Amino acid sequence: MRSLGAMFVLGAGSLGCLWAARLARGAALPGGGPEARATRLLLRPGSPKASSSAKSEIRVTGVGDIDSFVQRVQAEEVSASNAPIERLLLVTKAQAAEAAMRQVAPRLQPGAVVVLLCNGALALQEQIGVGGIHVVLGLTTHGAWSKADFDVVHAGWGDTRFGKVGPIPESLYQSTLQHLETAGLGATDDSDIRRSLWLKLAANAVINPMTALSEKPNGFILDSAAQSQVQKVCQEVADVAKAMQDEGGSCPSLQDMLGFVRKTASQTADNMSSMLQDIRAGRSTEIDFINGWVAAKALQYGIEASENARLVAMVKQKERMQSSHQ
Ligand code: KPL
Repeated sequence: MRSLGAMFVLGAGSLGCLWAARLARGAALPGGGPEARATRLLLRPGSPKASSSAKSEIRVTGVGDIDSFVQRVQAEEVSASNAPIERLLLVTKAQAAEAAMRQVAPRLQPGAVVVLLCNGALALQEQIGVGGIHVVLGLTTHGAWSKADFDVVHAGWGDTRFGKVGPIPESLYQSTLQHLETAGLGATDDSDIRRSLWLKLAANAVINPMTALSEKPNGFILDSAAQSQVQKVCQEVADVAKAMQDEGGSCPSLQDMLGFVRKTASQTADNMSSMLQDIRAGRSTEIDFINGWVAAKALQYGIEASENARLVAMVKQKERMQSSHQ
């Protein structure tokens, strides 16, 4: 199997730091293969996190049984080097992904593997317009949040799965999964990743805006008063998934989506969704890549998606109010 060198992690938010720290730690373990499995954390140009492109220490604090550790990781600004990139794990916020890809594109080698592990991956896949690369889609349900730069709380243990969405040599795909597996965060090969991403999209379309608007933890969407809205949002996502079925993968039913949304909400009942965290911090949210994408696709296919469109408008209004108070 060909050795592809370092895994570059693009995005130094909570998930990016968690993956970079755990990949670097996995490589440092006996038998981890430090040379073949080096990890580099890429920071956007001008990022206040760019600490003179030196080695950064990432602190991970695990909640409950989850391990806590401090790991040194080589961090550099995207444009600080021309070193070629053959494997990239993209873990930015959805709204930052396109610009991040444009910055990194000159360093991507022909045939490089780009693994998209962002919320809204179905929407992003349509936007990431770099030719000559292989895209792998992923999803994770690990919960993480940042206390400060390079200081992450690993709040909930989850699962991570990846899947091919286009032609990619099998040995290249398998060696990428093997490398990702060394992080110990799961790396299941999902032969129907689009179906799994539709389920995750349904969970994000319900939980993220409803908790951001109510300012309640994820378990809120299990309340009986929330059920009619949960049903409407999911129905619209299921209708869009059905209309887009020809674009590949199988399509989960409304019942599958409702079941997945409720399971996710009960497993993460005490967590604050990423959208609520963004609203509280006065940051822009991923709403355009979740409910906004569902509403846009519905329009394109002539389907009703007024509840998703309404949630987009309400979250945007709240974003504006919050940022004017910061
Ligand atoms: O992915 C999430 C998020 O917050 O973005 C969920 C699944 C809702 C967990 O909080």
